Amino acid sequence: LPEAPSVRPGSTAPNLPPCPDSPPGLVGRLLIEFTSPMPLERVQRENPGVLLGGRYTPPDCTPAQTVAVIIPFRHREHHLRYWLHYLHPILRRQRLRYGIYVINQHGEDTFNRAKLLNVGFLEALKEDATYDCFIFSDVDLVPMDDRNLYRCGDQPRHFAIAMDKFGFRLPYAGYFGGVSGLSKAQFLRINGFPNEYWGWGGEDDDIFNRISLTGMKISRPDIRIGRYRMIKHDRDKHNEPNPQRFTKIQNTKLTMKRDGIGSVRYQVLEVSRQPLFTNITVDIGRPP
Ligand code: UDH
Repeated sequence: LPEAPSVRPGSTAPNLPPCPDSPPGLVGRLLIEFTSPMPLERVQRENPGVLLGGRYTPPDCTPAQTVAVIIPFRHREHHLRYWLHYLHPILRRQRLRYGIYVINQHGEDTFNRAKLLNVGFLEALKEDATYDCFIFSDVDLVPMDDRNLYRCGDQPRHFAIAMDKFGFRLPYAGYFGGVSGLSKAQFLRINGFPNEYWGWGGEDDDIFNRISLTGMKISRPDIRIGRYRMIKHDRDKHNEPNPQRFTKIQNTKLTMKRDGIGSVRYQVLEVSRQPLFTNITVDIGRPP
């Protein structure tokens, strides 16, 4: 008798064709609003194909990449519900194999977005070593067009290029904030993200510098497609603008060698697989 083919749990059945480069069934421009209430039970009901922990694999084709979506997080449950409501159907239509990781900063010390993203990279790979593309997304940003494909390419990608709050333009040419994507190899090449930006601002410019300094170029979608709505919010507590950010971004060339994915220290307090995402609560310490 021929041996039964072995299939990794959660992976695609063998013999499915590769997923197409341009997925059929995309709808283009989307209506995005944040006014109707969005209970998690509703979002769960709308997404029966999503597996525990927020994992999804297309049923009809074999994707080229496995995408980990990493969200830096603290006290934004209300935003997360809208994000999940809009993003799961979009990512499904894009025929991605993906998992959603919410990296929740424990405690009330100063927020550190980039360090949380480093933790997300390492912890997602611990869950599934096949992740080869990492999309880093703020919890309050929803794409207005599903042709903005959440995939990695031969250069680091900036997705959130036309946000409503900036008048649907880049605020400056080197802007790399909001939503970005790097392959595993690209991420390692820049030694990941900086761990030493506490509070708001600068970390995205440091990442931009790392990419430029290693000779890579940022790829962006068409300005008509890279549109985003941001959920309006007040400034969070314990994420005040970091006054050191202007001098720090002058020094990326020196700091990126010692500060990055190779030097990140943290302690995972809880990993919990929810129906629509995996929550990882982490102690990342506090500013020196
Ligand atoms: N984040 C949290 N919790 C926090 C702080 C930040 O989850 O307490 C995450 C979240 O994913 C957020 C991202 O980090 O989307 C970026 O932080 P941010 O939304 O504060 O940054 P942004 O530049 O806003 O979007 C700055 C403050 C705007 C105040 C506007 C007042 N009208």
